[in-house]
Amino acid sequence: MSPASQFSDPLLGALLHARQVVAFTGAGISAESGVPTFRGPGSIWEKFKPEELASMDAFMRNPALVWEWYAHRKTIIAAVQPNPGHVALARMEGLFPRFTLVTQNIDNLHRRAGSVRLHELHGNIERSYCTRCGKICPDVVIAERGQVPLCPACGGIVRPDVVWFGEMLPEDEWEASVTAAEGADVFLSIGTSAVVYPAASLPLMAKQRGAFLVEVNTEPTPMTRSADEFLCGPSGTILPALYETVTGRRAKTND
Ligand code: BV8
Repeated sequence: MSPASQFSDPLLGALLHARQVVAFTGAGISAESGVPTFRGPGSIWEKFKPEELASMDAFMRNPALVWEWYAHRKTIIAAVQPNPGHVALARMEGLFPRFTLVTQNIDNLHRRAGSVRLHELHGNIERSYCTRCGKICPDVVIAERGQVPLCPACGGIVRPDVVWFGEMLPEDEWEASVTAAEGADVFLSIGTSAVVYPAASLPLMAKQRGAFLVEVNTEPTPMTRSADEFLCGPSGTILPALYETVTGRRAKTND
C-alpha cells in the first residue's frame, strides 16, 4: 500500500491547511526503540504498581528501590536510539507554520531525534535534583544496587527530575501545552493509552476547540471513539509515511 493511499482526504486536507499542529506522545512512540511501555505485556509496571514506584511516598519509604527502578530504565534508554517515529516528528517542525510536540515520556528520545519545540509534561530521566536544596544534579550514576545519590552541595537525597503521581506538572510546560492544544487545527495523539491526567485531557481539550483529532496507536484506547481519524499501526511506520505524504502533496501544489 503506497503511503498516500493509507490516509483519508479529510485527514490530508486538515493537515495541508493546518496553521497549528500539535503532536502528543506517550510511551508507545518509544516502544519500537526498545523502551518498554507502562501497560500491556512486558511492560514496566507488569511487576510493580505505579504507586509503589512513581510517587513521593514510595521514594521517601524506599529511595533505594525507586532509584534501582530508574537506574534500570536509564540503562535501557542509554542503549537505544530514537526510531523513525521520533525522527518524523522532529522533521514536522519544519512542515507546518506552527508545530508543537508535547510528551509524557521522560526518555529524552524526542530531543535526541532533534525535536526542539518540545514540552516535557512529566520531566526527564536525564535530569535529577536535590530534595533538600533543589540543586540540579546532572548525570547521576547509580553504581550499585541500594545506592541513593546524595547532593554534592548539601548532602540531601537526590531524586529524578520526573513528575510522580500526586505531584503537580511543571506549570510552564503545562500552560504552554494547554495553549497549544486549544489553538491546534490538527492534534495528533500518538502511542498513549490516555489514562493519566491531566495530560490525557489535552486531546479532548483540542477537539472541543475545533481541532481535527487523530489517534495513532496499535490498538484502540478510551479516546478512539472521540477521534476524527484512528490510524491503527506502529507510529514508527505511520508517522514517516504521513510526513512523506504531506511533503509530496505540498510539492505537487507548489508545482
Ligand atoms: C496530578 C513520569 C494534580 C514518571 C508519569 C482518578 C481519576 C483521574 C485522575 C486521577 C485519579 N487519581 C489520581 C489521579 C491523578 C493521577 C492520574 O491520572 N492517575 C491515573 C493512573 C488514574 N495523575 C497525577 O497524579 C498527575 N498529577 O494529577 O497532580 C494534583 C497534585 C497534587 C494535588 C492536587 C492535584 C501526575 C501524573 C504523572 C505520573 N508520572 N510518568 C515515570 O515515567 O517514571 S505517568 C506515566 O504513565 C507516563 O508519563 C504516562 O503519562 C503514563 C503512561 O501512559 P502512556 O505513555 O500512555 O503509556 P502506556 O504504556 O499506558 O500506553 C502506551 C500506548 O502505546 C498503548 O496504548 C499502546 O497500545 C501504544 N503502543 C504500543 N506500541 C506502539 C503503540 N502505539 C503506536 N506505535 C507503537 N509501536
